Amino acid sequence: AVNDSEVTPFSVPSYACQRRSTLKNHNAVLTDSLSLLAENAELSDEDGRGVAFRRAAAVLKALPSAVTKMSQLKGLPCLGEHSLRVIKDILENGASSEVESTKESERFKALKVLTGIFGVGSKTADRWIREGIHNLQQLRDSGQTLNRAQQAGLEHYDDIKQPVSLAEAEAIRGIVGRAVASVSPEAQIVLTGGFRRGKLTGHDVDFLITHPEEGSEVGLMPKLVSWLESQGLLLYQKTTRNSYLEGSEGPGRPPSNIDRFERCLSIFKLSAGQTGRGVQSEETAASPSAAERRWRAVRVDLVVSPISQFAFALLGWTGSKLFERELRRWAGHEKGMSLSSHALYDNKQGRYIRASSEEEIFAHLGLEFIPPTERNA
Ligand code: DCP
Ligand code: MG
Repeated sequence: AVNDSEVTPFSVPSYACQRRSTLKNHNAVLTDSLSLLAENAELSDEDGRGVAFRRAAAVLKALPSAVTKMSQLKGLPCLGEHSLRVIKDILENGASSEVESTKESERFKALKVLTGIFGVGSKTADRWIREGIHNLQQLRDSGQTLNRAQQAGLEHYDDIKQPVSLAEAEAIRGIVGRAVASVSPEAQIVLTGGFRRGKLTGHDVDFLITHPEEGSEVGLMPKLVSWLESQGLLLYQKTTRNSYLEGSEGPGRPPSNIDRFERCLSIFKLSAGQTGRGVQSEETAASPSAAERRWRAVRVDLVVSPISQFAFALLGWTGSKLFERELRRWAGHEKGMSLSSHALYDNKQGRYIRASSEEEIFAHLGLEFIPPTERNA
């Protein structure tokens, strides 16, 4: 028998942006449990705890094989007392009592259902729960005032909670690509988010659009949205204006991480014929109304970026969310720089650093280049 002192501990660098995280995960039981606790913390507005669990899960995802003994975790970064307790519980008892009780709690279930409505965040869900609303029927019966996004979210709830397939994402890329070509022939479009990282499903489809000539991207979004609307392709859309101006935050102040792109949050009406496979998800087909209507609702995010910011936007919108967070933490803590989806700012030198590719940004940050498929932290 191998005793503990003979078990080789794993070794992992401490920032997720220093690691290659593919979709392969040898510790899914552990990481699913930690992710659930992260989700519960985030839904309870405890972001600090949420990030701690996300970081711990990401370290386990990066390991080359399954963890079987606590001693293998010695010296690994980001594994706090709480995460270690959960891991120990699972290794010893097959499950974590905290995870099981969280999963079964009425509050967690209600938060999941309510925040599953497009346009509903944790604060709104929490308020509704305190008013006794725990599910969609109670919400419909309550007479609560819903904004336009929430109305659309409630109406298309079943479709939106169905994962989007790669085939559907590609069909939408084709549609948006034709729309972009017809309003601005030179403009370029890229699929970002999880699909760019090689995922086969997603909760939405994310696109980044730019124009090779700086300034020619101005006005593109309204034209694109009008075109899509004229074709009856949008069930809902809300466009937010671009108010980003380099250095606009005042002298010596680093730019904030808040995204101020021209961004369109939308719900697409995707026809069965457009995917070539029909509206194929089983749950959708099981619902008669869905089977009869021959289309499904899909969440689509569109972002327009000037070419000068394109590399930063591409890096910032490819994710994963933890990978992005860790890149910004690395930039700030290790390099004295501020990274956003618009720019990289050197705090000590008080100047912006240009880049025209993701590779250049990693190089400026002193990091080895990690391709999109290895950013699944
Ligand atoms: N993003 C971000 N901050 C936000 C929203 C998004 O940094 N407030 C970035 C990181 C995400 C990417 O944009 O990875 C796309 O956002 P999604 O929420 O769509 O995330 P994914 O595409 O990674 O996940 P999914 O496959 O579930 O759509
Ligand atoms: Mg996405």
